[in-house]
Amino acid sequence: MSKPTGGGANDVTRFLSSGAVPGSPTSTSAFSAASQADWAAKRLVWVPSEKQGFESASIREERGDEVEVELTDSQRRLTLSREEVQRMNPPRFSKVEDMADLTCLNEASVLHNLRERYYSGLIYTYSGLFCVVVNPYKNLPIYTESIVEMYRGKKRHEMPPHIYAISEAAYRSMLQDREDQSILCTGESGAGKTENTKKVIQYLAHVASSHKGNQPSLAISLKGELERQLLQANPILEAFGNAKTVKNDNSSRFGKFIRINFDVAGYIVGANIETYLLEKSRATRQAKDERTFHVFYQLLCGASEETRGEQEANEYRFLSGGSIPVPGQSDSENFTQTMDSMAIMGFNPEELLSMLKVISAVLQFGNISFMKEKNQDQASMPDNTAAQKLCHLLGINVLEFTRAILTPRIKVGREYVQKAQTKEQADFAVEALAKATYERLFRWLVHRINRALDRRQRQGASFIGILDIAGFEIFQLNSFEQLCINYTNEKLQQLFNHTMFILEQEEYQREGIEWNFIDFGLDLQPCIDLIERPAHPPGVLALLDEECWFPRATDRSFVEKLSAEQGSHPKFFKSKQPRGEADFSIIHYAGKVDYKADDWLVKNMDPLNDNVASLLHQSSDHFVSELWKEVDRIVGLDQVSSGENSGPLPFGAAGLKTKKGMFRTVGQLYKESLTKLMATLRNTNPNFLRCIIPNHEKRAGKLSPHLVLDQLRCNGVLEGIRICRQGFPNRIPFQEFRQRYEILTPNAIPRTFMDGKQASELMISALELDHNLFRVGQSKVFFRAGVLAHLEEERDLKITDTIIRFQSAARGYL
Ligand code: AD9
Ligand code: MG
Repeated sequence: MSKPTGGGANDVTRFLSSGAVPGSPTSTSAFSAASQADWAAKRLVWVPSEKQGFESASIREERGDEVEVELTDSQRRLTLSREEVQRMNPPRFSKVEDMADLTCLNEASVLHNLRERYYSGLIYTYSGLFCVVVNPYKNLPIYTESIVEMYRGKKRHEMPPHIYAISEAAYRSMLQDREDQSILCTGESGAGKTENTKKVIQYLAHVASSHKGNQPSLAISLKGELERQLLQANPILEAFGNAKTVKNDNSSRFGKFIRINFDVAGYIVGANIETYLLEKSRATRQAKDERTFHVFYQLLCGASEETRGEQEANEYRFLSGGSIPVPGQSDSENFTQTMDSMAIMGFNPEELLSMLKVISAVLQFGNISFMKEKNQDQASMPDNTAAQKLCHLLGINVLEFTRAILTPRIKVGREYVQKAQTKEQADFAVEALAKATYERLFRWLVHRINRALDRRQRQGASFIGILDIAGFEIFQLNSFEQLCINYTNEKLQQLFNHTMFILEQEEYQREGIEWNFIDFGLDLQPCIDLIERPAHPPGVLALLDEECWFPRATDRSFVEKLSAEQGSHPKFFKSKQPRGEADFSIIHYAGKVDYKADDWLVKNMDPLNDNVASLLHQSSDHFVSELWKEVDRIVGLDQVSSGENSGPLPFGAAGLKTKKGMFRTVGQLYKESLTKLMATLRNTNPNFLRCIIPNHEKRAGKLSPHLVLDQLRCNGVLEGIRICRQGFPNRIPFQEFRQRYEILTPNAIPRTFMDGKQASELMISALELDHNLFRVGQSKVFFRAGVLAHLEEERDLKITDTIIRFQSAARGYL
């Protein structure tokens, strides 16, 4: 939704770099000799602070496990345990572009570095394999085409951190190594995943377009049709799949993987989009202050009365908030843009009209109301105005529709009987139909976009895939949707850990260093098993499936079965809290998550009135019948018995076995698509982008420290650092090591020429460092975290000492 503003390259470079040559920690910092001396003299550290996350203090006294510190701001003295005190990095590491270079690798330093950079408008920072981006909540002039040109053809370390640098690195290594690439954006809602995804596509469409003018500024206007269509895919998907939530005015309510295919010469030849878990329930219900998908309001505000009908937003029950405006957005202008985007994508006018009719139909479903017949349980429909409108829009017969809703044919044993429905059952059926209609429309839309973008006649040689999917979610109580998203993140984190393991291992091997690196990906396997294991014992998803097919099963019986099967699993906790609170908890890598199992059976089965589904399948409207052509995967009403709990649910056994073979539950389908995604990602070179939301007020220039720390914990950045610390994270080329620290070992190296490795080895032995603290490789010295800070301290003392001696010697001459 945000548009890049213009701006010349000169005035924008301050938003990209902290001012010095990028690449090395020494050069990135704009520190002064005075601050360096101050750091060494005061023995500065970070101590926990409620307001700021951590605040600066200096060590006054160390007594065993306790440390007495003096806070820098207030001069207040505190006694803390040693673990609470985190070492501060020497000032030369200030605003460092890659936090893996920090010598004191701890939470406080990571937060401090991100904060310092953020307040200087530097929103991108590397952390080893990760790139971290903090949402600026304002348009920075860093996404212009001249900036794209600046990043083009440059190596990662040659330019300041940026999503363009990641895109460029992915693009170059795809071309050079012929290896498929992926860019994985995760983060909580509002953190900037979708904005960054769009920037990757913008970058690639620019640098990899086969239709270009000579002047870079003309590139956009001269883009080929395919690139123009690719750029339109997002606005279309956003109209149908995004909505205003309390967290984000343009929140994606689905996950997506966009795969851009390139030919051997590096030109874009096609693209394909895969989507995950559309939050279809939003089509019928929204929380307070939230909206349904944008396209509904666009239709109501932007379309002609003839197209949209004469009803207003507040006359639809499924738009619970009526017409809620989005600040800075015009639904009617956006309607025109969506229609324009679809036209560029090649949608024809009939398709557009058909889609709009289906959207209207979703709204009409909500206006059908049922009454309870007097003295009976049975539902009736006294006024069929809405049903008539609906059936007209969907090309089905209103009498058949009404019958299918109120008295559907249901299989009992071997016979079909007509069974009157209660008001609750009829309401449930209508809502489920509305959601399914919208979901099918969305699926059709994605399919249609893919048809436009997937040019199979020009086979791609390799691809770059961009994943935009919600990060870890830990609410107070979490449901089935959170389980799916957390399960996904568990797998993605495993991929990250494993990638890091492989790369580190390779670096150590290249440098001839002996070190048994631990594959921390294995740490995540128990939790993944707990969720996805099919049997011996079955995991959460398999047990949920099993329970869905079980006679008279309920959400409660599922929880009991799960506790019985997995009660002793180290990552599983049966809740001891009274009912009403969590049912069970899972220890994910990001923390303990409390799950509540209400409605999991329904969510997993997603039952639908198959009588109506058949009517829709046979609709006189070709578009509608096309949407409903797959009806065999539907769990019909015959699988829903009125069990011991009345109402449309829970599930029963009647007739289940017959359909079990072909029906797949929501959990199964999700697991399958995740398995496919992971297989794709495993065959790519992954690039990880962690998006961070700085505050929950959508405000520019405000960073809430605890909110950021929580996200760093959840998104694996801190975990990555913990893993880093197991090895030798700080690496210095021999020459730089000698230049900076020879002052500490004045007589160790002979004046004659000596090669870098030998000189470094001599210096190290003169420094009398414990062997466990370092390794000497083929081109660099590797250090454990913190060792460099110690060398810096020594170096400062030496320099100060030299200066004092020089000054007193000088005085002697006066
Ligand atoms: V959600 O899980 O889909 O709810 P996202 O996708 O992580 O979420 P999104 O990209 O939509 O968040 O960003 C939220 C809002 O933050 C955008 O609408 C912009 O107003 C703002 N934003 C995010 N990133 C940037 C940026 N790099 N520059 C300017 C930004 N504004
Ligand atoms: Mg998004």
